[in-house]
Amino acid sequence: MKRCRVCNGPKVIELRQHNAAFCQEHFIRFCHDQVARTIKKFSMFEATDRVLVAVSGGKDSLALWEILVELGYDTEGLVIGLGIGEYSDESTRLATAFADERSLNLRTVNLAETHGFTIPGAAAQTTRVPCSACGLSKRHIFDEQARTGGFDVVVTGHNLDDEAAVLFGNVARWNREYLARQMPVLAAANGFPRKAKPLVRLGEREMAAYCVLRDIDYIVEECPMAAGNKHLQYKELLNAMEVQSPGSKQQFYFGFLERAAPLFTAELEADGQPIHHCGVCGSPTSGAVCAFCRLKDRVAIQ
Ligand code: Q46
Ligand code: ZN
Ligand code: ZN
Repeated sequence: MKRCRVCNGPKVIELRQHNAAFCQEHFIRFCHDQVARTIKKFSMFEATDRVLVAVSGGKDSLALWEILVELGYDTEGLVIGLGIGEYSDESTRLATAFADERSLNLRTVNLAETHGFTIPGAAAQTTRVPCSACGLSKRHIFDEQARTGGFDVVVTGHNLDDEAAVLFGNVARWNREYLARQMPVLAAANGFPRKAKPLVRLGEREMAAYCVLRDIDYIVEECPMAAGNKHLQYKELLNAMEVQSPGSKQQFYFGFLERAAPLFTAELEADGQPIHHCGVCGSPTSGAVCAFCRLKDRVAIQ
C-alpha cells in the first residue's frame, strides 16, 4: 500500500496520474502548490491585484476561493442567481454560507431581480440551448462587476477535467477561434477584463477530496439543465481514457498548451475589432447593442 510521498504517513488519497499518494496535510499543500505554480507560470495575477472569484456553490469554485485566500490574495466572490429552481437557490445559499463563515465579501446578482429573466425562461423563449443563454449572461455579469468594481482579473473554477473536455470538443470540430481562446489566462482586451483559470492542474476528484478534507459544504447535484450536454459526454470519454492510461488528460491538455496553442494565437490577435459601448448598458461590444441586452430584450418577463 502506497504511503504519503512527502512524510511516508498513512495516505488519504492516491493520484495515479502523478504516481503518488498523500496524507491529508500534504495533499492540501499539494493543491495549494499546484494553484500557486499555475498562477506564476501563466502570469495570471500578482499579490497586489484585486481578484474577483466567480463562485457557483460547487466544489471547484469554493475550493479555488479558499485556496486563493490561503495564498494571501485580495479576493471577493460573485455568485449569480440564475433562476434554475432549487439548484440556483441552493448554490446561492452555499456560496453565501461559505463567505459568511470566513468573513469574506460576496457580491450577489439575481438575474430575475436585476434583469427581469431567468435561464429556463430565456431558453424556453429562444431557440438557444439553456447553457448558451446562461454562458452569455454569466460572462456579461462577470465582466460588468469586474469593470464597475475595479477588479484586475476574474477567476473561474474550471479544472483540468473541464478544460480537457472543452479542448476535446474544440479539437473535434477544429474550431480555430475557440482553440485560440483555450489558454488558462486571457489578457484584458477591448474593454473586457483579464480572465484566469488557476485550477487547470487539478482534476474533479482532487477538488472533491479537497472540499471534504477542508469541510467545505458544496452543491453536489449537477445543474439540471446540463443533461445531454456535450461536455458531459466528452468528460466520460476522457475518464475512460484516463482509467486505461493515467495522466492522459494532463498530457492532452498541457501538450496542447505547449505545442499547439501558439499556432492559434494569431487568431486571437486578429480579434481586435473596434469596440463601441452598448447603447443600453454601456458595456463594450462590436455592435450598437450588446448580445446580453439583445437577449434580455427578447426574453424579459413583461
Ligand atoms: S449552470 Fe448554466 Fe452551467 Fe446550468 S445552464 Fe448550463 S451553463 S449547466 S456551468
Ligand atoms: Zn504526508
Ligand atoms: Zn448591453
